[in-house]
Amino acid sequence: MAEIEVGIIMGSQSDWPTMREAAAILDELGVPYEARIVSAHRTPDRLWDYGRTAADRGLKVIIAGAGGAAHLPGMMASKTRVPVIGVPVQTRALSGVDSLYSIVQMPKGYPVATMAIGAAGAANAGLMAAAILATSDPALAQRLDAWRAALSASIPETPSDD
Ligand code: RP5
Repeated sequence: MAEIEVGIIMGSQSDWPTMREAAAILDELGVPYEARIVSAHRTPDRLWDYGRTAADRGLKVIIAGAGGAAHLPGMMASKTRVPVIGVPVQTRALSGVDSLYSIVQMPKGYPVATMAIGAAGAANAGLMAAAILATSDPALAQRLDAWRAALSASIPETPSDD
C-alpha cells in the first residue's frame, strides 16, 4: 500500500463537511491521506503528539481546517516543520472571517499557507497538497496536469441563458 504523505486534520466533526472537499480532490488524484479530528482547545495533547510525530511518520503536507478561534493550523505549524496548509472553516456568527484572521496572521517564523474560506479553500488545499507532492512525483504531476486541463476544457467560452 502507498505510504500516507498527507494528513487532513480538523478541529471538530462539524468541520468534516468542509474538509471532505480536500479529501475528495485527493481521492480524484489518487493521493492517499489520513483524516483526523485534532482540536487545539479540546484535545491539545492529541495536537502535540500529532505534530511531534508527523515528520517521522512520513507526512509531507498537513492540511489543517478549523473555525472560529482557529488555532489548530498555527499551533501545528509551531510543532512540526511539515508544511501546513490552513483552511478557514465558515462559521455562522462571523461567516469565517474570524477563522481566516485566526489562521492567516502568523508571526514571522511559523508560516501557514492559508486558503480561502470554506469549501473552495478546502478543495484548493487538496490541490495545493498534490502540487507540493507532484514536485517529486512525476506520475502525480501528470495526473494533476490532466485534472487542470479537464477543468479548463469544461469552461464554456460563451455564457448561456439556460
Ligand atoms: C473549532 O470550533 C472547530 O474547528 C469548529 O470549526 C468550531 C466549532 O466546533 P463545534 O462546536 O461544532 O464542535 O474548534
